[in-house]
Amino acid sequence: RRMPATPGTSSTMTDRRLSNSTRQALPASVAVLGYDRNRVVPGIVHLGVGAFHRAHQAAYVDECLAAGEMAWGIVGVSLRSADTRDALAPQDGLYTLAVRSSDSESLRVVGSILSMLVAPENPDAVLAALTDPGTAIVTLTITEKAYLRAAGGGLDAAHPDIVHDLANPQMPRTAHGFLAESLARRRAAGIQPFTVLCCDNLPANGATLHRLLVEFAALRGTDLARHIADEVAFPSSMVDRIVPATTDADRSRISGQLGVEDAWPVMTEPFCQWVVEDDFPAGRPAWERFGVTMVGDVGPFEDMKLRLLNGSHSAIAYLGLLSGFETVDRAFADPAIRQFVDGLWAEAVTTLPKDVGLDTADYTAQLAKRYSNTALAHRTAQIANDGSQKLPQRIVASAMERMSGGAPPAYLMLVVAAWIAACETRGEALPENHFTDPLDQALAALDTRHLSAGEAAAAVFDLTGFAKGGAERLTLIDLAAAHLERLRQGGVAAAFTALGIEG
Ligand code: CS2
Repeated sequence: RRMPATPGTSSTMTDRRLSNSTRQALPASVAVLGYDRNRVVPGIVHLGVGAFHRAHQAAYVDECLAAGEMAWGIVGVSLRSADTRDALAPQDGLYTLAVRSSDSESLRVVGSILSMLVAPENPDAVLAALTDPGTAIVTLTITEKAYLRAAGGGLDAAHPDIVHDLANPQMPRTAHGFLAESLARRRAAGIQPFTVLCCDNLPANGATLHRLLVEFAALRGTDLARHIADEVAFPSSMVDRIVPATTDADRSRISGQLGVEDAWPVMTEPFCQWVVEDDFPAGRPAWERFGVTMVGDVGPFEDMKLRLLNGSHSAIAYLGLLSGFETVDRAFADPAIRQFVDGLWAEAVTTLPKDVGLDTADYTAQLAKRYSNTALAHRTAQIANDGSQKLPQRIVASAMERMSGGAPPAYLMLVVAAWIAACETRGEALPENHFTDPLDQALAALDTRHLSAGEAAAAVFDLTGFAKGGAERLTLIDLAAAHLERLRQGGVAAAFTALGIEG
């Protein structure tokens, strides 16, 4: 029976938590896929059990389990904080996935996460799960910055966590350390390697992680590096679903609808896509039966998604923040920003491969609808995080390709300038930590030097490694500097006017 979501019921509600036992008695409007969770066996270890994983891979696996493929339960690992485990452990790993469109919301309780580990509390348990012969796949959503790439793309071997993990292989902190050590243990014990399935928004994400891990392993010894290079599969994948951070209002609304408390439901949109390279020597679920597209080469899909979706997302985030818009749908409803995004897409589309069947017109039309979803309230500040890690593959790569084809990337470079300007605005028009970046210390130090737009753009390109070694670098810096100067002088309106966009 549904309980009314009135404040008076909240204390009774918190006595009762979403769990295996209360799962049976949820209102009929809440979907629960029918399978016996006691019969599910773990087969996947997932690193980075954030909201994105719970709205995406875990939902696909939930369908596999419901279809009777019971060997693919998920052991969730948090590499940093205990908060997800603390919320989900009292709920037997269950949580609600709320699929929201502008005029409706549907709820489903997902059961594919069987247990959760917090790496800093118990690295041994994580290594044991990874080394378990039943673990056939390790999936990752650890965000761009956790790959610890140096400016220029190689492994940041001087990063303190990498230094730590090389000195303490039995007590790793990084994904690199956990993967390398568990692959070494499996090899020593004669257990087949697991397949590593990267699900982060990096270009050629599988190959990129493979390269970084081989670099890391080489610092431990050539033997392990060779084993990982030759015998471990790293299929690439393109993942797509917009997942805004859960708010307290979401928590209480969902708990009200369930009639029991869910401490951490996940909000998402109806759209969901997963394109995966089919290279799983240790086996995989029959994902193609549940909407996953299995392909030989995911590259074109990845580039389309990174450059059209994520690129425009970052544009909307920084231009939106500079214009005072708190959410994507509000920023995108602004006619000038909308016109800018169309121009950005037009530039980026020319950098995508022509002959592989990508329907970019349909894709951008769909994006426009997704961005207009008013129920998501996807915060511009959320997307603005970690720009130094995101812009290389979202914006700078297409700008370089466009320039080498002889066309100026004017719209693309405004995104870089808007990022720099938004960083400069923190502590003034925007709160100090309105969004964060691993390079914040160095960025703040630049800020105190009161550099000209040209100097600031050049310093930021140096710091981030944007276009490092590229013939286009100096021209890109000039373009970004000119935009930055206009943003500093006359705000977004001035920068738009120079592109011929009128508000
Ligand atoms: C967003 C992505 O936060 C961000 O940087 O651009 O998380 C985006 O919502 C997803 O990649 C969509 O699939």
